[in-house]
Amino acid sequence: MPKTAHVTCPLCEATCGLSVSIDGGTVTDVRGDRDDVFSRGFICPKGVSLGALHADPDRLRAPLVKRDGEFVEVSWDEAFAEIDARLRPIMAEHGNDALAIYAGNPSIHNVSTTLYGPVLYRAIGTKNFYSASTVDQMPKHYTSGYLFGAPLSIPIPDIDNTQYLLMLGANPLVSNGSLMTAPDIRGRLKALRARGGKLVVVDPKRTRTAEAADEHHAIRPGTDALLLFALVNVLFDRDLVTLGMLAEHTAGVAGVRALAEPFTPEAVAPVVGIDADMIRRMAVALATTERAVVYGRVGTTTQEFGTLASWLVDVVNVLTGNLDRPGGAMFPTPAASAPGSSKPFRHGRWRSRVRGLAEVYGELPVATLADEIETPGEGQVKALLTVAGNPCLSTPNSERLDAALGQLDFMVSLDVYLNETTRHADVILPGPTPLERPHYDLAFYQLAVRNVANWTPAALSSDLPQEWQTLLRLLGVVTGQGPSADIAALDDFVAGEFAKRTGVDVAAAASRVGPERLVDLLLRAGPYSLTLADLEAAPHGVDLGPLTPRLPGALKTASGMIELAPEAITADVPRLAARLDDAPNGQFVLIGRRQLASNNSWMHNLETLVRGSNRCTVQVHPDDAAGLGLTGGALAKVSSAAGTVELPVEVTDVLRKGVVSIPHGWGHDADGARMSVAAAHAGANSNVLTDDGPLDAPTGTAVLNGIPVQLTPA
Ligand SMILES: Nc1nc2c(c(=O)[nH]1)N[C@H]1C(S)=C(S)[C@@H](COP(=O)(O)OP(=O)(O)OC[C@H]3O[C@@H](n4cnc5c(=O)[nH]c(N)nc54)[C@H](O)[C@@H]3O)O[C@H]1N2
Ligand SMILES: Nc1nc2c(c(=O)[nH]1)N[C@H]1C(S)=C(S)[C@@H](COP(=O)(O)OP(=O)(O)OC[C@H]3O[C@@H](n4cnc5c(=O)[nH]c(N)nc54)[C@H](O)[C@@H]3O)O[C@H]1N2
Ligand code: SF4
Ligand SMILES: [Mo]
Repeated sequence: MPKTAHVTCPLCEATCGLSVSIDGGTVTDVRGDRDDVFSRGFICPKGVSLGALHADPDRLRAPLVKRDGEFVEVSWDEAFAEIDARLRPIMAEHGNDALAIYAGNPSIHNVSTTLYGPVLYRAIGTKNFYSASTVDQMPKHYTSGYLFGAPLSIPIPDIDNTQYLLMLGANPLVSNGSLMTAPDIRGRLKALRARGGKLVVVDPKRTRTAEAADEHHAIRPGTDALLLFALVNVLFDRDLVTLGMLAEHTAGVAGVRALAEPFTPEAVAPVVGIDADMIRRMAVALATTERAVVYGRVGTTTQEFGTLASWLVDVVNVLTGNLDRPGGAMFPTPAASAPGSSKPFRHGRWRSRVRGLAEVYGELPVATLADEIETPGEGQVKALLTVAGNPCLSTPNSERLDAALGQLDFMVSLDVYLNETTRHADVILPGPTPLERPHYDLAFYQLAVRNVANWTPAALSSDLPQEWQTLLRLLGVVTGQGPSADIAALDDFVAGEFAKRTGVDVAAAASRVGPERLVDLLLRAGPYSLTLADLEAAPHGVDLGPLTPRLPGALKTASGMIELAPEAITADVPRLAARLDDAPNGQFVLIGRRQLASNNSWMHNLETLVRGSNRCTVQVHPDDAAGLGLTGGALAKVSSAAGTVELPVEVTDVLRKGVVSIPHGWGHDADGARMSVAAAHAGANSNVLTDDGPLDAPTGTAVLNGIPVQLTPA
C-alpha cells in the first residue's frame, strides 16, 4: 500500500516538514509539507534527495572491519568483538585520554546521537573530546556562556518581527539559516521588506542574501569585530545607548564603553573597508529603529576574532535595548531540552597536552587533534572514535590530520559512508538513514525563530540497529561489560538518570524505550508539559507561538546579571586593537562558501546534487583574475602556508577585490573511499589551505576565513 509519511527533514537547521510518498519500501516522491506548522511547504534540493540518499548503493548497510588493509562486511557481533578486543587493551594500558572522540555535525541532527552520544562520551571521560563546534559556532557558546551563564542560551534574531536586520557573515538564502532555525528564509526576508523593514548584509561577497538585501557592504574578511566595535563606539559617542528594561539586569556597560574608545569609525574604516559615515549610519539605524537586531554567523565565528565578533553582536543588541524584546534577539522557549549544567559557565577546566589550549564547553579545539596524535609521550592519543564526522575534509590543515589518522593504533567510526575519514577506521558501524529513524529536533528547536515541536516516527523499517543501540553497545565495551552488554538494561539506566535530572517520574514514559522515552520525559519536564503522545497526534507539528521575553529568568550567571564585559572575553581586545594599523597590503585572502545542493562534505554522492552549478571552483574577481593571468574555466594553483590545491577558476564580480572563495567539503579523491559519484566529482579540499596554527584565541576555533593565499595559473 502506498503511504505518505510526514517527516521533519534532519539535514540542516531549517527543520522543514516534508511529505514522503512511499510505495513498498521505495520512496517515490518527496515534497514540502504544506500543512507543516513551521515550514508551510518549503523544501530545498537536499530535502528532495532524501529518497536518493536512502537508495544510494554506496551507503553502508553492514558493519565493516579492516582485515589486512581491506574492508570486509561482518556481522554486528563480529564488529563488536573486534572493538572489544582491540580498544579495551589500549584504554587499559594508556588510559581513557588515549581515546579521542570527534563528533561531527550530523550527530546533532539525529536524535539518537544527540541523546545517547553524550552518555557514551561521559562514560569514556576523555579530555580529548573534539567536535565540529570548533570549526563552527564555539565562539557563540563561549560568549553566551559568559554573558548569560549558559552556552546554549544563544539569542536568536526575531526575524518575523524585526524592522532592521544587520546580518554579518551569513548567507541564509543558501545555507537555509544557522543559529536561527527558520524554514523559508526567503519568504521571511521578503515579508520583512514588505512590512517596511530593512535588511543590511555585511559580507565580502555579494551573496544571494546580499542580492536580496537593501544594502550590502563588502567587508574585508576577518574585520567584523572592528566594525562592530565602531558601532558600539558611535552608540556611546552619540548618546544612543538605551538599555531600557535591560538596564537593571546588565553589568559591565562602563567597561564596554572604555574598551570601545579607540575603535572610532575613522580608525576602523581603512581596515574594514567600509567608510566611517556608513558605519555611523548603521549605528544610528540600529539605535533608532523600533525593532532592530544584529545577527552574525559562520563568517563571523570562524575567523581570527570569532569570539570578539560574536560578543559584540550581543553587545550591540544589548546597548540598543534589542535583546530579549520582540523584533530583537530573543531566547526561544523550546518544548524539550536536554538537561544542562546548573553551574555558571566557565572554560579552561583542562588544557590540551601539546599546545596547552583551553577546554571550552567540554571540548578541545579540533585544530590540535593532529598534534595530540603525532606527539609521543604520556597522554598521547592512540585511538579515535568518530561519530558522524568527516574531519579529514572539514578541519584545518586536513592533509596533516589525514596523515595522523593513518598512525592511530585503532579507530572506530559510526558513519553511513566509507569516505575520506572513515577509510582510516578499523571498524565502521553504519546507522539507518533519516527515513529509517525517528526524529525530534532537540537542538534546533532551541534555536528557532518560533516555538514549535514536531515528532517524526521512522517512515521506513530498517535492518540496521538504531544508533542509540549501537552507542549503548559501545558503552558496554568501554565500561568493561564486553561486546554484548544488555542494551535494554543500559537504556533503563539512562532513562532513570534523565528522569532524576528532569524531575519526571520515569514510569510516565514506561511503555517506550530509546529516544522516544527520553524525548517523552523531556517534553513532560518542559514548559508546555507536552507528552510524546500529543506530538504523535499532530503529524504536522505543534505551533507554540512566537518568541517571548525570558529575562531575567533565563540568566544563569553567578551574578544573575548579563555580564557584558567579562574578563574571559575582554582579555582578547588588545589583540584586536593591534589590528587597527593593519590596512590592506595587496595580499589575497581566501574565504569559504556554501552551496545550495551541498551539505558540508557528505552529500556529494547523490547525482541529483552534484549536477549543474554545484561545482568546486575558486571564485576570483575579474580585475584580480586579469592581474594574475587567470582565466575562467582554466586551472589555478592556490597555495597557503598549509598546502596547495589546484582547481578551476570562476571569474565573478560578486567578490570583493583581493578576496577569493572556495567551498569546503570537496576533495573526494582519497584512495580507499567508497563513494563513486563523489569521486567522479571530486573537487579540491579547501581545508588543505586552512592553517591549524592561528586560532580564535579564547576558544581555539579554527580560522577558516581570511586565509592568506597565492594564486597562479596551473
Ligand atoms: N573551510 C571550511 N571548513 C569548514 C567549514 C567552512 O565554512 N569552511 N564549515 C565547518 C562547519 S560549520 C561544520 S558544521 C563542519 C562539518 O564537519 P563534519 O561534521 O566533520 O563533516 P560533515 O561533512 O558534516 O560530515 C559528516 C559525516 O557524518 C556522516 N553522516 C551523515 N549522516 C549520518 C548519520 O545519520 N549517522 C552517522 N553515524 N553518520 C552520518 C557522513 O557520512 C560524514 O562522514 O565543517 C566545517 N568545515
Ligand atoms: N546548502 C547548505 N546549507 C548548509 C550547509 C551546507 O554545507 N550547504 N551547512 C550547514 C552548516 S553546518 C552551517 S554551520 C550553516 C552555516 O550557515 P551560514 O553562516 O549562513 O553559511 P555560509 O553560507 O557559509 O555563510 C557565511 C558567509 O560569511 C561570509 N564571510 C566569509 N568571511 C567573512 C568575514 O570575515 N566577515 C563577514 N562578515 N563575512 C564573511 C561568506 O562570504 C559567506 O557568505 O549552514 C548550514 N546549511
Ligand atoms: S532547507 Fe534544510 S531542512 Fe529544509 S528541506 Fe532543505 S535540507 Fe531539509
Ligand atoms: Mo556547521
